[in-house]
Amino acid sequence: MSLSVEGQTFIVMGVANKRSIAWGIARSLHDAGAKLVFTYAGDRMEKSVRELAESLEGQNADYVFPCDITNDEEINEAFTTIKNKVGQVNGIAHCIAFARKEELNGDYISTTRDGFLLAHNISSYSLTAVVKVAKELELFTENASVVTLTYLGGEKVIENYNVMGVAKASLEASVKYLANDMGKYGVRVNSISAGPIRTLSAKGVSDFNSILKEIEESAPLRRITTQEEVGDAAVFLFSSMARGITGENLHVDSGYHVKA
Ligand code: N5H
Repeated sequence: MSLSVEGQTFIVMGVANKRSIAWGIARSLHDAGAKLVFTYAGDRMEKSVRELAESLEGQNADYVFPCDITNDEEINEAFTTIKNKVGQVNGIAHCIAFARKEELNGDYISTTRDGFLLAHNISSYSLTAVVKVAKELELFTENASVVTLTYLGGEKVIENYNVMGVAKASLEASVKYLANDMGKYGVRVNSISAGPIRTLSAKGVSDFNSILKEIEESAPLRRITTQEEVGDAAVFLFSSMARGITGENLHVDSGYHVKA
């Protein structure tokens, strides 16, 4: 058994720019010798994802496909194309979330029905949709695995996280149910709960600096989580070293989750 994912193929969903955690996962997988396939949502993201894919030595920069995860047909199309062009995959990194900016501050109770459903559709159901389509198309190799991203706000109340916290709780529960469904096919499903990282997602969070400062001062490791740390943990979860791990939520957060 080894940590190696050399020669294996992974789909990375949700790269927006070079700060994305998805990009940290992509780089760690690439450094470990994996072949990557990227999916993006919306034309706005295409250029940036293509440029990033091109920057990886030896990576086929054509393996970049549109996939709007709110549309089952589009997931089907993207995964069918991937299976035809690239073959089966050893894993999928699902790094996708969205909530309306207006619903990420103030009291959770002001969440609208629309905003609630939107956040849950994109941030939680999309994982189930992706695993479902991949299974139906027999896209997974034996011993494949899926990694999604979550945040401590799914376990505890964290100010302003609001509807995203409720969506992450749903995502984390989905990881457990999907792990149970997929285990019989040899497929593992896990999440990484990353500490706060300055990504496009975090843009516009008004007190982000003070959130980071609190981590630096009080997390056991006294430092901010990096994209590289999350990427390396993802490689571990994808590798056969983690073959006994499924339905798990691995905190990569400098240990902050142990604090009261
Ligand atoms: C407690 C906090 C700070 C407050 C909450 C932040 C929640 C962020 C997550 C969501 C996914 C961000 C989001 O949807 C922003 C959009 O409303 C606006 N942005 C966009 O549309 C950009 C252009 C696109 C690319 O973004 C997305 N998501 O598609 C949490 C922080 C301490 C940690 C954190 C930032 C967690 C997290 O889940 O990302």
